[in-house]
Amino acid sequence: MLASPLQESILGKAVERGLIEIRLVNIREFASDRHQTTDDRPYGGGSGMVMKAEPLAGAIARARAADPPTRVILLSPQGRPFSQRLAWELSRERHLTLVCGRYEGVDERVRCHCVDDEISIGDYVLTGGEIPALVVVDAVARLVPGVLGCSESPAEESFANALLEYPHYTRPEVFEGHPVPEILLSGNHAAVRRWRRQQSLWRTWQRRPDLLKEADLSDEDRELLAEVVGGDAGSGS
Ligand code: 4GX
Repeated sequence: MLASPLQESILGKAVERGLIEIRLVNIREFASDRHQTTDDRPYGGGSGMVMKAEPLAGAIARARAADPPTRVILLSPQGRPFSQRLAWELSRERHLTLVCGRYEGVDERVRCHCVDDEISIGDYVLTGGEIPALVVVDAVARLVPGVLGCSESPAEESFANALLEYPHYTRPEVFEGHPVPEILLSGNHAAVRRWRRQQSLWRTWQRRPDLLKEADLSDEDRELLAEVVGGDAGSGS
């Protein structure tokens, strides 16, 4: 579930080039019984299984010893919402340890005493923490210097000014009867910049007014938005 996606594409290349290092730990190695049991029935009864404390704690202790200092993060729907801001924060850590739970969750004592942080990738329920961990690895790795080419640098997308992207087009000029906006063919770079900014503002206003409230818009931004939405530009409603 983890090894194969981590070998692909930009992430795989970053690993090959030694820009990031990713190690997988199988918690079964830290189980003490013959069947390598990592889950058990919940105290107090009820359905579902709970991940046992000892194997998880053992695996986390190994990670802390191998890579000091490391920030140990549990992926779970109860965690802090993951965001670009948090991705930037994590990209500045020397080491991260991402703990993937299954079943109904992990023994509460692991959460309280072995983990530094708890992160959720969104308000939906998955079958395990592996895909959330991949999401975090992907979002953080692309912020590590050198992982992206310099032409696709993440520097501008910091978050203070987080608007949605403007629409992108490439050849052909007409696709199934739909032409590319004329302004993009005009060669007028100032006008293209203005149009793109306006599209970003408009899209964000239409689709994510919550983001627009956080963005610090310039006077020119407000004018650009007012041109397409009328008088209430920047009100976020
Ligand atoms: N964003 N899941 C974790 C099991 C679990 C539950 C509680 C630890 C504590 C999820 C998400 C997510 C499903 C991963 C339940 N482990 N994780 N798993 N959304 O839905 O991060």
